[in-house]
Amino acid sequence: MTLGRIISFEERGDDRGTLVALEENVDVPFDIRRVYYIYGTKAGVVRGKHAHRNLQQAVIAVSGSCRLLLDNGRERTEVVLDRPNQGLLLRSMTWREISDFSEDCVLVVLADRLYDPADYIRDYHEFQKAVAEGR
Ligand code: T46
Repeated sequence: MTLGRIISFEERGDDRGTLVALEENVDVPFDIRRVYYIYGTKAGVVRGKHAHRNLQQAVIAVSGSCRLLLDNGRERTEVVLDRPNQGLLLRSMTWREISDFSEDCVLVVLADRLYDPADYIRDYHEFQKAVAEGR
């Protein structure tokens, strides 16, 4: 099972500045069914602390920066997101903890499914058990 993968988006820049356009199954490798964004996160806060059973997402720091701890039940890695032309692809069954939000951090998240609270695994031991059982 892979951990998060960084994808680079094409920048359509000219002398006015930069534009990035994201199309489903072109720039991100899935159907985009939902978009949400996170901003104004207070200092010291850790968001996430869950995994998804089925959801795939691409997380983009369109402003500022934050750190993601990723864990697939066997290995862990940390990724800093700080570029608006890069996205972090998060596959299902990846535990994530998001921290070190800069004051100006705006995270845009593209998701391949509608919001479903039942898709969340919020207990780390339950997550480990699900990985071990191949669920
Ligand atoms: C993830 C990380 C990166 C909704 O009503 N609809 C939605 O689509 C979402 C994502 C959330 N909500 C509600 C549920 C909570 O009442 O918004 C509130 C905050 O959500 P949550 O505590 O899940 O936020 P984070 O930042 O811990 O996690 C979110 C996503 O839920 C999650 O899928 O990967 O951002």
